[in-house]
Formats: sequence, structure tokens, C-alpha cells
Amino acid sequence: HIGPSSPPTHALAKAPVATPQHSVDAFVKVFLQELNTGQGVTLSRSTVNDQYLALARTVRQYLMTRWLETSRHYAESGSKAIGYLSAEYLLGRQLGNALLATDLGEVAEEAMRGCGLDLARLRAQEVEPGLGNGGLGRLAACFVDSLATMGIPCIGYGIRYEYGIFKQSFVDGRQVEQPDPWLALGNPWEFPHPEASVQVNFGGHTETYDDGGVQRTRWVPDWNVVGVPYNYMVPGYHNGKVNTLRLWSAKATNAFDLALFNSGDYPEAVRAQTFAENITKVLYPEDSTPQGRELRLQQQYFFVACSIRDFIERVLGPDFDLHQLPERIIFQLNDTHPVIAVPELMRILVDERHFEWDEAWQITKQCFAYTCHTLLPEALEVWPTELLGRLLPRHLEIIRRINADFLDEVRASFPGDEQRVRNMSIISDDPNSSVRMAFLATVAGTKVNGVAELHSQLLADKVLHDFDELWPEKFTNVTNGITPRRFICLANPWLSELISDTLGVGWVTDLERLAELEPYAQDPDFRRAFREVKQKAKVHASDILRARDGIELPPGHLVDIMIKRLHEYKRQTLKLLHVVSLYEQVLSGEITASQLQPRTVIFGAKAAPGYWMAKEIIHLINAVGSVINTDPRLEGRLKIAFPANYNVTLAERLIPAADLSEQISLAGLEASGTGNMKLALNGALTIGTDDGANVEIRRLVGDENFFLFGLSEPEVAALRDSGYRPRQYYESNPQLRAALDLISSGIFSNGNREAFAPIVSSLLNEDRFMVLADFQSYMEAQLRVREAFADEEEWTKKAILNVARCGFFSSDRAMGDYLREIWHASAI
Ligand code: Z2T
Repeated sequence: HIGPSSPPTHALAKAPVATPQHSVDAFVKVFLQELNTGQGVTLSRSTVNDQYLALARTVRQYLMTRWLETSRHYAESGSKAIGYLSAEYLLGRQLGNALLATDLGEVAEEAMRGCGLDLARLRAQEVEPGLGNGGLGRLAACFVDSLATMGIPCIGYGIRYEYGIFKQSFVDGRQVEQPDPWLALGNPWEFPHPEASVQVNFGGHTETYDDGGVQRTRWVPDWNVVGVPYNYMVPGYHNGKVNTLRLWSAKATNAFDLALFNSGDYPEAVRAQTFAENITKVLYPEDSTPQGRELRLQQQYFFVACSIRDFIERVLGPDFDLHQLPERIIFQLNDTHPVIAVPELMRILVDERHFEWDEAWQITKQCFAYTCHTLLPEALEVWPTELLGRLLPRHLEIIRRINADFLDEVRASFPGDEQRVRNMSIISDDPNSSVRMAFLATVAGTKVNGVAELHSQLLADKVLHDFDELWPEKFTNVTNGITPRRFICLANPWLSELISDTLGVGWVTDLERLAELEPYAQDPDFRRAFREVKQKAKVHASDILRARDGIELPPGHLVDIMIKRLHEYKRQTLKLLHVVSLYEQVLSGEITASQLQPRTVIFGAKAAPGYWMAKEIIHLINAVGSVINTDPRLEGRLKIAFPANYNVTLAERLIPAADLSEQISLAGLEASGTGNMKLALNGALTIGTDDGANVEIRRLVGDENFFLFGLSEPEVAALRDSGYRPRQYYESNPQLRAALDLISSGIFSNGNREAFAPIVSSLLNEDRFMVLADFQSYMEAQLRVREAFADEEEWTKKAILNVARCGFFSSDRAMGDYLREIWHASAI
């Protein structure tokens, strides 16, 4: 299948062509060749897009030999690989990362200059692949980066959405969504392999048949599509390794249209084709609030069926003995989105390869591990049994059998405890029959992990408590991490240079070495240099915001950043109440504007298009911004900046400029957070609750370098149990009351007192996320921030210590943890 049909004789058949030389001349030569023969234009007649594409293809050439070598090496070694299964990869732009990995940044810059071109301008031409919603998708991108850099065999499997996360704009302060046609101008980073397509079946029914005296079951599907793999390079940093990310795109099958073509119904044939290709059309823009749509289940099964088939039949080959499968692969389930892979592997082993059920289950259990990313009840995926059975009838049967065997095991361990059996059943009847995907993942996985210490603790103690009692050895924690390549080297070249000048370059792949910066916090010269770095980053961010959004970032302001998806549990409203309260205090004369620490609050956030309240909150942020930004009584000392369409590219620009990082979720609800790590590593101080990875950040940086506020998770639970009444806080706290009343007064809505009534009333009457309970504590913490920021030298010390003490949060460390505790795999 893979190689040519007759044995190759040419000398280059085995060894790939050599990588071009690392010189400006060689680079220019390849670039002009790509422009001429790849784009079909001369330099003088080329557009910026032509130039970008040719440049990307040039850099690609430097990675190609390494890519071919890496996959050959992995195949020959026969070692265990990681199959990272994720419905999302929020990659960010590729060109800069490829230049960094190959150390071609300066060569490319000079080469482009030699051609009369500006590298930065060409880089800006790239549309980022936004194939994810937020933290979960970005985490997947960081993890594959780390595995490549560590030389670990990994294939990232996912979906090549034709449209990524929507493009956000604001019209009258309200979010408007537009499609993201990220492939429209050409994608130089992908390699389609239609010859390696995989058929995926759906629907139909199952039947039993007699196979020479053995009763077997088979699935008789009634429609199918093919999955076409598109390979992406995942370059390791300065190590000559390039791993593969394989994203699947749905295409109509020939058989599928032929039947209709033959029936003469051409329009119907074309419609049917569109139907098939809809599967990978668009990313569902829901972060932590899945809507349970049939197309989403189709997406999940589609990419997982393609990936498992690909690994078994193409990577291992048709002759591989699947008894040995656990020695060659561990599939990591990035949340429950890919968990349908479990019954799919069982189906292949039992129905197709005729394994005994028990033996198939022994194999399957060793091939999966599950990462849970949430504690929000509404984020735990549940599929109606009816829907799952209609789309995947055989898989539902298999799930039922897995469940039956599992519940027998529960009964054996807890005789007579039928309530426990009902609570733990993968299939629940409450209120309608449905399949609890997190339970299926927990039953099947060799390991189950949460993404920060507190989160893993709460998983084992609450959400999956019964499972922890049954199998305590299954549960573990791996605290998330972020790649220093993108979020320090690429995003913050100024800080990178300062660190490298101080410590040498080793820290990029050994981030704990940042600890060696610690003594420099006491060095006034280093502190001055550190402040200059922050200043450069602020100027750069300011230039970007001006060009991109027409926003002015006033010099000298404390840059206070809250960048993350818009969700009530993350509490953007709490941040806003702080701003509104400061404004109100100036209006009422309680303080004078001159007492304000000049501050710009930057928000970046997309709301799920169907999440009405989140969109109302976006509207309110913009409404408050447009009033306070122009009110002369504030003397320009308090601003809101809300650039539209927050994405990875913008994150890379904003994070280095931050003084203050807002991590203010209600304790117990943010599984980890990863923006918190990126900001701390770029020298921002955190104001945060005791939630997610904040707990670990605070422990590492020290209380004196972190602004803690708010209820702890046990306090939240106790307050909820005792009956939380938000209105009490409104009634007893004049500052809070004044802030909420100001919103209700119509001042932010041209006198319309009803405009934001739903937000205010939801806070006063339900306040599911206890914004009002934490308001006072948050205001006090912000006063501590104000005071600390006024002492420039002390603040700088704290910022340096944040950088020096956060090396733990490298995704290289996280990958090391997974390798040791879960995957039992290593570099080869
Ligand atoms: C997501 O981004 C996260 C959790 C989800 O739960 C779904 C999505 Cl799309 C189903 C986030 C968490 O909210 C965040 O705390 C965490 O840092 C991130 O995943 C990566 O683990």
C-alpha cells in the first residue's frame, strides 16, 4: 500500500534529499525557486500572499528531511507510540514556530531583506489554524510540541475543520460571529494523502450470523464517508525531530454518489455529497458547554474511526499481531470527545479480527487513558441512547456489554449495594436513557487524570468518587503545562534574550533552570533590564492594538489582563464590577481620579454563539468601556480595552505586556487554567482565587508574590449547603450596591435602565458563581495590587520571582509526568 509497486533502484529511494544549507544565499535560492515554480510568479509581480506561501514552503524544505527521517526511525525502532486523540488543536501560526525550531529566524530575516521584503509583514499574512475553542485545544498543541522536542514517538490525531473557531466582531458592542475560512488563501503546512483514505460507516443495524459454528455479530451500516488524512509537521525545537499531526477531512464516497448518479438524480447526488462533507465543515464553538448535536457525535466517531484504522492498518501494517497492540500504542483521550474509540477498538477486535470478548477487553483497557478537563456538570458529555444507537448501533451494543460486565464487578465488590450500581452505570435512565461518556472513559482507561492538583482531588472526591473507591490506583494528577517555545521564545523575544544572556540558552528545553534567575531579583541592574523588557512588550502590544483595533494603550498604565473564554464561572463580571466600582467611587467623590493607579483593563473573550448570558456580558463590558474611556472625570486613569477576536496570535502579543493576570474563577470550577501559567512566566503577577493551577502557582511563587482572594473550594461548598443568598451581600455592602445600581441606572445604556437588567437580576437572585460573595475580598486584593505596583522596585522583584519559580509549568514537564505515570513510554 505505502511503497511503490516495483522495487526502487534510484540512489535517492531510501535516503531523502538533503536539507538546503543554513545560509542566506541558499535560503534565497530556495525561496525564489518556490516563488517561481510553486506559485508561478516572479518576485517583482508577486503578492504578499505569494511571498508568504513561498517562504512557508522554503522553511518546510528545511524540515522535510528530518520529518522523513523521524518517521522512518520510529517505524524501525518498533517502540511504543502515543496516539493523542483530540477533537481540537488550537495551533496558532506555524511559520514563526517553524523558523524557531529550525533556528532559521535570522537567516530568513536577512534573506527576505535581500529580496526587498519584510519578514514580519509576511508572517502577518498567515491565518492561524483556529481548530480549537480554548484551553483544551491549546493544551493539545503544547503537548505535541513538547513530545516532538523530547523526541517521543507521537501521532496527534484530530479533525481538519474547514472552518475553525468563528471570527468575532462587535456591532454596537455586541458579539457578531463570522465564519473563519482559514484555508481560503492556501495552506502550505498540510500534506493531503487521499491514497491513505479510510472508510467510515454509520447507521444501519446489527445482525448475528453463523461463522462455521461460531455465533458472531456484524454491523450492517447504511451509509458511509471516507476520511482523507492531512499530515502536518510538528517540529521539535533544535533537535532534528519532526513528528506528525494527522487531521482528517470527510469526503463523500464514490459508492455513495454512484448509486444516486445511476438513479439519474444528479442534484440529490450532489446534495448527498454535501451531507457527507458536512461532517468536518465546522468546529463547534462551545468551550465547556456541549450541546449534544448529532453532527458532533458524527465528528467524534469519524475522526476516531479513521485514527484507529490508520494506526492499526497503516502504521503497524496488516500483518501485525494485535495481541501486542498495548506494546505499540497508548491512545490518550483528550476529554471524552474521542471516547467512542473504546467500543470502536472492541468492535475491530471482536467483530473483524474475531478475538474473544474477554481477551479483546484486556487489550483495549491497556490501550486507553483518559484526561478529564472539567468539573462543571453541564460540561460532562452525555449522549441519548436513542441517538447513539441510531448512528452507531453496534457500538451501543458493545457499550451495553461493557457496562453489564462492569456492573457485575461493582456488585462483586459491593454486594447488595444496588444504589451504587445505579449511580455508577455507564447508561443512566435519569431522566431519559443516556450514555455517560466520562464513566465509559473511566471504566476503559488504564488511568484517569485531572489537569491540576485541586481538580484531580475533586474528581476523585466528588465527580468520580464511586470509581475512586473501586479503583483508587487508576486516579492520578498531571498538572497542565505550556510550551516555552511559543509562549516565551516566540511571544517574548525581549525576555528570552535577557534570560539567555543571563543563563545561556538551555532553559528553553529545561525550564526549571529559570530558578537560576532567582538571585537576580536582588540585582538593580537586572531589575532595570527586566523593566525594559516589559516596556518593550507594552510598546509592541500597543502598536498591535492600534493597528488591529484602533485601540490606544496609554503609556505608564498598569496593564491588567483578563483573557479567556467568556463563561459565567470565570467571572468576567467580577472584574467588571471592580472597574464600575472605581468609576462610581470617583463619580460619588469617595475618591479623586488622582488617587487611581493609572490602569488599562484588557479583556479578550469569545462567547459561545448560543450562550445568551455570556453575550450579554460582552455587551456590558463594551458598554462600560465606551463610557469610562471617554469620561474626562477619570482623567484618562482608567480604561477598558476589549479587542475583538481574541486568538492565539493576539495572546502572543498581549501576554508579554501584562503586569497583572486575572484568574478569578469561583474556586472549584476552573479545572486548571493555562493562561495563568503563560502570564506568570512572562512576569505578570496573579490576582486569583484558590482554584485550578492557581493553587500550585501560588505555592511556587510564594504568598507575597501572589494576590489571593475569595472563598476556598470547601467554603464555596459550605456556603452553597447553608443556602447562598446573594442579595444579602448587595444589601449589606454599600460599595457593591452602588456599583450594581450604577449599572441599573442606565448610565452605560443611554438611559435605558432595562438594558442590563438580566445580568444584574441574575447576580442578585441566583449568582450561581458567587460573584457577590467574593466582591469585597476582590476589591481588597485590588487595593493590595495598587499599593504594590506603586513600589516599582518591589514589584519588579515579585515579577522576576514569578518567572524564576514557574519553570514547573513547562509542558515538557507535563509530558514527562504522562510518560512516567501513564504512558510508560520513553524517547528512542
Ligand atoms: C476546555 O477548553 C476546557 C475544559 C473542557 O471541559 C472543555 C474545553 Cl473546550 C470539557 C479547559 C478547562 O476549562 C481549563 O481549566 C483547562 O486549563 C483546559 O481545558 C486544559 O486542561
